[in-house]
Amino acid sequence: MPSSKSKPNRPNGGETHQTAGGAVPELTTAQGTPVSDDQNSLRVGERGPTLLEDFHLREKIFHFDHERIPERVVHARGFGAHGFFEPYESLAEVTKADLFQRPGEKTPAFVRFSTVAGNKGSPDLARDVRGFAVKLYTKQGNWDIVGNNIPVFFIQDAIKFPDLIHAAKEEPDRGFPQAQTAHDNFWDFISLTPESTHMAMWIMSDRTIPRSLRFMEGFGVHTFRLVNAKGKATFVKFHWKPKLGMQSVLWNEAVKINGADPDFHRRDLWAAIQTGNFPEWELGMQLFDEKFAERFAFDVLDATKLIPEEEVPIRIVGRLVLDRCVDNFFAETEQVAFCTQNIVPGVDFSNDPLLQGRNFSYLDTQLKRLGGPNFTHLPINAPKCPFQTLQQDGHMAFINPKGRVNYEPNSVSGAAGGPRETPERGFQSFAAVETGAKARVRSQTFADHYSQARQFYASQLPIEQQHIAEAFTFELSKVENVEIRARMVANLRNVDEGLARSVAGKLRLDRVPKAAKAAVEPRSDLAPSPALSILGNAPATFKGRKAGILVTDGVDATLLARLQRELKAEGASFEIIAPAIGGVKAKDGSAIAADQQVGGGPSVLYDCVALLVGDGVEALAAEPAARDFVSDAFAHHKFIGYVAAAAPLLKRALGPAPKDAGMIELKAGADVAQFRRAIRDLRFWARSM
Ligand code: HDE
Repeated sequence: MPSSKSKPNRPNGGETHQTAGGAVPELTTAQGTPVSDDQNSLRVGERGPTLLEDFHLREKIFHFDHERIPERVVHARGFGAHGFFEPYESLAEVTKADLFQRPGEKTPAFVRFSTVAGNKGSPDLARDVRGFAVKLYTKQGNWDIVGNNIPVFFIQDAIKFPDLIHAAKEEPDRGFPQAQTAHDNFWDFISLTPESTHMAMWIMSDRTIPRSLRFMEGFGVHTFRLVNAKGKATFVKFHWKPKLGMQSVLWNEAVKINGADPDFHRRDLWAAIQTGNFPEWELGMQLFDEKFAERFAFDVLDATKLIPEEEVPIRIVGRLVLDRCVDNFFAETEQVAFCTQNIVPGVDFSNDPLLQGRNFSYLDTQLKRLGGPNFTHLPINAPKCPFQTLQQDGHMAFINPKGRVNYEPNSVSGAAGGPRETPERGFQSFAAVETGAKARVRSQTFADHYSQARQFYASQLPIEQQHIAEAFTFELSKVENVEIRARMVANLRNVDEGLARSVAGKLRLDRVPKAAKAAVEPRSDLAPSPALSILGNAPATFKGRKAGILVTDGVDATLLARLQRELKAEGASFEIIAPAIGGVKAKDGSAIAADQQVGGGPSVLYDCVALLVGDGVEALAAEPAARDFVSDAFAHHKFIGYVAAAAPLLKRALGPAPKDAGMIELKAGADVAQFRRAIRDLRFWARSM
């Protein structure tokens, strides 16, 4: 009988990967039993049935069968990284929160960015709100700021959240569309929910198609409280400001990025951290008191409203740096459990009805998702400060009390008596005085649904306003029911007549519908808030951005080296795109390695492009992917550096020489320096105007 260990019995033709003793770890079962053969299940004879007693096979398949946990009902697709927060100054006068007491002291942090609507496998560039959830492992417990990249929200009361999400997600009968709001149910709900109009303006703006997670703002959204050692409370809104500035892509680019690299955002964050370009945000606080809250035009408890920075300036108090990727995606990014109720002494809630509802939802959802009450024991969720509770048992309890006493009060003295409450240090709720009749009501102070939507639109630059109109047109054109399209335009008439008419025209509505009836007459006296524009606050640097350099055989290696030096000096990265992944041969005979083959490296993946082509250009110009590389870069307002030899490619991609100041001929080193200066504008917007 042939031995089951005989070489031909191995699937890869006899090659073995067995431990030769020494450093290589031995494969075992989960019980620690060494495994002799991981290639063949145990069977009777060579062609006979598999034996039930094959415990290794059964254990392996059993575990595989249970590898998945339920994905998050919202924010399923996310990407996380570790880092730290450090305050610039002591904030003792406004909060006793331990992490804000000592300037420069680092608090470990974990951040998870996400999209909202799509499932775990949906593409990164869906037009969607981005989650910006920060877990701060402070010395007095974990504090989670579970925010978004948009400072307002769709709804005012948590009771509407399931409806909002049902409407946004795939439609229940057909199970599509995935990860997009461009469908009937979403706009049906939004058009019938005037309080969402402000948020609708934000999601139709370029905020929902960020170029990188590193180039996004973050917001705590709700009004919270900070409480100092004397018990004095100050209202606060939290902001995260990206050090590299904000930047978004164009919708046409987003659509193409989703095809070219559905992991565009996670790859970008991973690459930045792995190469030591640690993304950084500053924490800003808008601090205000009850008096301001009373005189402010809107209710500070209404999450569909923001407080303009021009009205309450943002005080920058510290920085958040992400400097370490996860070791294991599942253990960290998937199992991390954010809960809005995780706060620490010195921070407190407000009565925002959305926040109050969230405080129930997050703990509740983790129970389902992580399978039991002990998810707090997982390393990613456990506090990094000492913690001791009298909680015990339950699924997967691996932090278990020792000793006899598991209750309190008890009469056992000293440490054996277990943990005790600490009235001085322990969390105390701010002693807000609350009165009122029990009722299901919406405060009249929440009733103005349009004024801030109008203010947001007025705060955008013309090109940004154009993008908003185009986004509404795109989304509403996917809506099949004409009445829904018209109802949304009726809402937009309360925001901006020009916008409403433009969208109505692009949708070819029979007539512009009457403006929706507003609960409160929209105000037109709110001054624009320049801080709300992305392009108006452009960073004027190419740092952290990426160039795509298209080369062929015959490339000028000196010019290429100069361009690479300039990009590095700018703090940017680049990739070489060539007709074949094996690279090209430069004019001087040297070999140039490629990062991408032209079909796999479209220009939508880069912030600017350079066409450093040589003899091989004619053959390259015959390739559709190469022509798209150029025509897309042009259409997406990117700066294009090129050498004279690129003429045939430019001609086939763009037609007869449409030269503009965004296209820079690179003849010598000085031109490369000029190109470097130009690309700091990120896009050559003048091309479209
Ligand atoms: Fe969430 N949200 N949310 N949300 N949310 C969840 O919790 C919920 C809201 C946000 O990376 C869930 O662990 C309700 C606003 C982020 O793990 C769930 C309401 C803001 C994340 C939940 C809101 C957010 C979530 C799903 C209305 C910005 C991802 C999985 C009252 C300030 C966190 C989970 C991560 C996740 C409920 C509204 C941000 C179901 C009921 C407003 C960033 O508990």
